[in-house]
Amino acid sequence: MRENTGFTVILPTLNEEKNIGELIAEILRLYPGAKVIVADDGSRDATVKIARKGGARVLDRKNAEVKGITASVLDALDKLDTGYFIVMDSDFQHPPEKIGEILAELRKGNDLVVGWRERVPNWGLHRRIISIGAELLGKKRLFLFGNPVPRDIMSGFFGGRTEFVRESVRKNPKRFVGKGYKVLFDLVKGMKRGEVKISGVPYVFRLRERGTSKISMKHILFYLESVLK
Ligand SMILES: Nc1nc2c(ncn2[C@@H]2O[C@H](COP(=O)(O)OP(=O)(O)O)[C@@H](O)[C@H]2O)c(=O)[nH]1
Ligand SMILES: [Mg+2]
Repeated sequence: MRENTGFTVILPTLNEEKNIGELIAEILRLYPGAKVIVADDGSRDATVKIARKGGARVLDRKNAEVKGITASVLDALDKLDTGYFIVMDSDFQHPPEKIGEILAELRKGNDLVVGWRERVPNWGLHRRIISIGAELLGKKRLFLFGNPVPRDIMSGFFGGRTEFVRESVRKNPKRFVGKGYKVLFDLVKGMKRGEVKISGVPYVFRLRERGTSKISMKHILFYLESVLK
């Protein structure tokens, strides 16, 4: 049987009514054959309605036991039916034009393709220090445990070969912090260096123009929990 080379874009959402409609339209304009799953954690705005109208399949997770970006992405991964998938934010901080490059890398035979941020916005000193510290800590952990160490372990923009990633999740259920937001990091913790084909695609991390960030200090604690898991 020919491998299914179709792909699904997974979009975790929480109150993204200002972005989601336009983002889905842009994805479908650039990649008419794409499937889109919106994994929504109980938005109180019109996100779900707009997503459905735009042609996405919506996982309405308002009653989910564990809410969070990681839990949402795993839920979508479990339910999609394409050979490949791409995870990205729903606020245009990840450029949809780069989906094609990630996909091309997957189709070359890579199991995981990480979108790495070649430039980040002009964050304040505070956020920069936290970000650099968190990255060093996470990379050290991956290295010591024999995991692959991709260039940008904190990226929320990546793609995978569905079968491979599902299997990796199945074998390592305890590595995940569902409430957390670094799902890529959790995934990589379940992989062995040398046994996974990983490549990367650079992208410019844009500033959020509409809607607000939901990330708070508590997510740093979820990340630290994840480093120890
Ligand atoms: N399903 C789900 N999505 C979330 C949650 N928190 C944030 N998101 C979405 O995840 C993406 C990244 O979140 P954002 O708040 O922009 O984080 P930031 O880019 O680090 O500031 C966006 O698409 C959000 O709508 C959550 O708890 N559940
Ligand atoms: Mg964002």
